[in-house]
Amino acid sequence: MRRALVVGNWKMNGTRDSISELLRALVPAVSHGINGVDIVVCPPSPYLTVVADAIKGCEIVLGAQNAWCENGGAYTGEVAPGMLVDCRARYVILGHSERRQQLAETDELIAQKFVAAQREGLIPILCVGETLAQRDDGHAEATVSGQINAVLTVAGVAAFERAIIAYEPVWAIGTGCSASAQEAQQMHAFIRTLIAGHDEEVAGAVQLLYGGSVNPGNAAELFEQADIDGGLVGGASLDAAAFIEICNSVS
Ligand code: G2H
Repeated sequence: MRRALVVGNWKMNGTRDSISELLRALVPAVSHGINGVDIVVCPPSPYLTVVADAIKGCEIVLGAQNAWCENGGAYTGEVAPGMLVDCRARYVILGHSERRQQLAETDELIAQKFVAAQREGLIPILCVGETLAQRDDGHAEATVSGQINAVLTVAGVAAFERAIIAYEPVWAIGTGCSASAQEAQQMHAFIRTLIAGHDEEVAGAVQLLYGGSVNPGNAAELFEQADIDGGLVGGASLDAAAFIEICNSVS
């Protein structure tokens, strides 16, 4: 039985004040958990310890939005996975399409980051997903399998015993236009089958999240799909009431 997981990706938003206000609403509502749903929040790196202090003793777990593929050295501006652990993060988002597109992160770099993150004890949340052009050209599954295979090649299937995969169709991110529950389920089933081709037990256990304009209105239908174990939530995670409602949507 896979546990449900909802991850808030705050992206590059917030100030100390706005984050404190968000957590003042979130922490009391979630302090004893919600229906057995695991809840993770991923603030921008400068606020990791602020958030770690604020969620101490409650059921929310800390995640980060990115990490570098080495654990230290002359990499100006980068953040080492060990630093994230030091800031009490347990998860790290890797391969988000915003980084793939805006910073030209390749499948190969993301695979190296995945390995480095796990080496330091972090649980990677590997983001995959196709653009609209790739979907329209009939290449959605080939794109997603290429992104996952790059990690499988370097890390091996057993690495997915300690990792999450988030399917985020690029055309649904921040657009307000989510994939339909059926479209999302279809790709999640494809991903699970892809992993099963390497190891059925790992495939049955790996948590698969959907991301892309998840909101309180569409979360329940998405989360009740057989292969969708929760969500990676961007915009709606900045609103405490909406995020709590999304967490409560897990059946
Ligand atoms: C996809 C998602 C969170 P949003 O990027 O990773 O953001 O929910 O705003 O589409």
